[in-house]
Amino acid sequence: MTRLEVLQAIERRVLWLSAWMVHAANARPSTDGLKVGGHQASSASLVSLLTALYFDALRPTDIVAVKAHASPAFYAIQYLRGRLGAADLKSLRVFGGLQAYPSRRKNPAVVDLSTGSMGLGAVAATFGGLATRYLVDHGGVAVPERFVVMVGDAELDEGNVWEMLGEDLVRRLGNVLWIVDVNRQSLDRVVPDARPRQLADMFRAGGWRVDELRWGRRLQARFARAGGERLRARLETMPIAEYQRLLRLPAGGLRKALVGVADGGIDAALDRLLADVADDALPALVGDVGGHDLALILEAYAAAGQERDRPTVILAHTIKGWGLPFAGDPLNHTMVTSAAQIEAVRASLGVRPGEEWAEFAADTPEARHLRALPALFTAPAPAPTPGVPETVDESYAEVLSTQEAFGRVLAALGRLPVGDSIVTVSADVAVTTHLAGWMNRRGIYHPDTRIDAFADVPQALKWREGPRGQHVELGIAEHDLFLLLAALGLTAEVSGQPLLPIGTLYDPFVTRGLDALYHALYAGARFVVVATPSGVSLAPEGGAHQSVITPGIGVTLPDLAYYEPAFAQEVEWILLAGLRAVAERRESLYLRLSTAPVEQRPALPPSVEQRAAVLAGGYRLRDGRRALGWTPERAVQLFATGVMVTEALAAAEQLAESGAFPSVFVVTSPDRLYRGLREPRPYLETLVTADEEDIPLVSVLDGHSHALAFLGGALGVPQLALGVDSFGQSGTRPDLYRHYGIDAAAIVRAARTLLGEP
Ligand SMILES: Cc1ncc(C[n+]2csc(CCOP(=O)(O)OP(=O)(O)O)c2C)c(N)n1
Ligand SMILES: [Mg+2]
Repeated sequence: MTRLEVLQAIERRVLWLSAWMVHAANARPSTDGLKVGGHQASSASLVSLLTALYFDALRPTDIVAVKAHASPAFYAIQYLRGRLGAADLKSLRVFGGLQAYPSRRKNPAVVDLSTGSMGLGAVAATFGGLATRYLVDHGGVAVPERFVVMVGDAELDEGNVWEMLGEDLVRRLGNVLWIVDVNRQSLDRVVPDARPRQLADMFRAGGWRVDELRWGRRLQARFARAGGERLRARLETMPIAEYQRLLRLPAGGLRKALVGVADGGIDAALDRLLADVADDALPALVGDVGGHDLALILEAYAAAGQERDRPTVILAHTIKGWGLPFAGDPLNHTMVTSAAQIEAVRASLGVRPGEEWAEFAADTPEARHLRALPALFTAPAPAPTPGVPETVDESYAEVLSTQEAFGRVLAALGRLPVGDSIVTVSADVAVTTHLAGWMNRRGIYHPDTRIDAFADVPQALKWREGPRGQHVELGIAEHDLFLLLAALGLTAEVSGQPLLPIGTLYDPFVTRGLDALYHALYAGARFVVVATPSGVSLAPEGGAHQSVITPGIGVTLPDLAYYEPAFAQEVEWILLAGLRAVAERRESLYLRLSTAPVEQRPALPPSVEQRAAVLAGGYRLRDGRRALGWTPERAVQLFATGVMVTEALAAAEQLAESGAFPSVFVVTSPDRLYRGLREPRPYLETLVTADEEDIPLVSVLDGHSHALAFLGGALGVPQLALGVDSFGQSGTRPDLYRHYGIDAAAIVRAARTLLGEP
């Protein structure tokens, strides 16, 4: 057997196993009445490209993000390569088994990078290429050396892919290879006629090397014959839907449809060109697309392997459902073979009953080929975690916003050794999120040292770009921001070289990148997001820039600790703890900050206990019980987050003057308090004492009231939850606090209502 024949035999086996695996999963007795599903057609269209990759082209230093809906074919390959057993294949979509879509956290033994939500995994993987470049430029090693990204053609409809293609740093990534499965079908439809052309144009515009595998060698040979260009023109000018229809026609009908012309006659020249092709050979000829021609695929992979200076994309035309009874059927995305259909597949692939799960016997050419292959990528053991200091020895002004405090802490970190591990990222808001001090010290990352055009002009910020820089400045694209954090936040696991990534953006635009943030966390990346400014407190900026719903997002996103500190010292403690959690791979941090100046004097003096309380989620700042004549009947608890602490303190003064006994609690993390409710002794309960059990509470934050609305229920007391429950607008801070009912007066009113006063 030639090498190509061996690969073809393996390809058939991969096709069979992927179809059979899904078939078997759907044949399992159902206990819940749900269909299992499994994407046989999407797997089949990628079988040839995957086979050529995993059984020939892939190097041990390559890492792969697989097209999510081809996971069965990918699992079949991992099985043939000895990394999964038959029992694993049988566990497809079973609880605890192989996931529907490749998940590096759930199936770490085989999956390099998670995919599933269209476009996100692919771009995160691409930024992995940038992360490697960054590591190398900072004294690390090029592991992995190359990122191979496989995607569906309709997947490229997702705008976040285009955002990535527009990113200047990407066009230089010679360590990135994309393989697009151009089967011209999405879930519902045949893709628009202009799409394949647009795809090529879009990558070219992004500076990529574009390689197209449109037709296979058999068709190309036909095209090369005298008059053969007519066949090419016919195939390439017909609407995509018409071509897809040809794939579905029975042998006899196909010739007629191909050579027929509008007036009912035939194209005689074309007919002559195909005269020596038998009816039953015609479907295979017409369906001879480049993405199933292993020899062409191998050539394309080899050429891509030579490219050093720019990314490559291979646009490979394929057939969705290739080799299966529903090949090319426009509705085949969700189809699963019937019993009769799988028998037809079995017959066509020559699989004997009882040998459905069989591997290649040891003495076969296929088995010998497998044994001779280089190993697949395995991530190196992670280097020691960067040490995060206990303190940065920074002092803070008497009036300071939490955003300014962040800038100071980060600049201070830039003077310490831990700063070497920190990399910051911003989507064009580095200066307005207070990164300037850090950037001046550590510089801006660019693979080349670049001339600072403003070097001789006095500037508050030095735009010093070079390979040692530690701030990555992206264009305005929040998906790119989070997906780059996803890549930088996974270098410990993927490259064995941990980083401490910090991304900054305006809080309202967290929702713009939310899917990407979700993906980054889902994929297991660890990073810090500093979202500032937030809330209506950036008053004159108006509603388009004021965030309302983000606190709820902070509470609900898994693996992400959400904090919103009130005082400067708290920012330092929380950021250091967050970086430590990243270093120890525990969780990511979402720090929601404000530009509102805050009087620091009311802050409690720093102490070990105070620091622990801030990190645990909150503390009592003002104790109503200290007042003479305290009685629970006239007591009220004010729970405030971030900038609202100032309002709560003012409200407490007014309430105290009128004979009430308010305590003020600072909630540094609604998230921590909420999560803590499942503990045997919730931290929230430790904040109040036994004699305060029935005291009602008012909560207030600069964001939707819902994020603190659980407090009353958790403590079993009446609550009025104040917050910003509609969209923001321009004004002064007092205007807006008054309008949205979160100022001291509103807190006083709410407290009086709870105390039963008019
Ligand atoms: C963000 C997102 N939106 C929608 C879907 C549902 N979906 C799954 S596959 C698919 C079509 C994918 O088409 P394509 O990328 O061409 O893949 P293939 O044809 O290879 O199956 C859609 C819309 C999804 N997985 N992710
Ligand atoms: Mg497709």
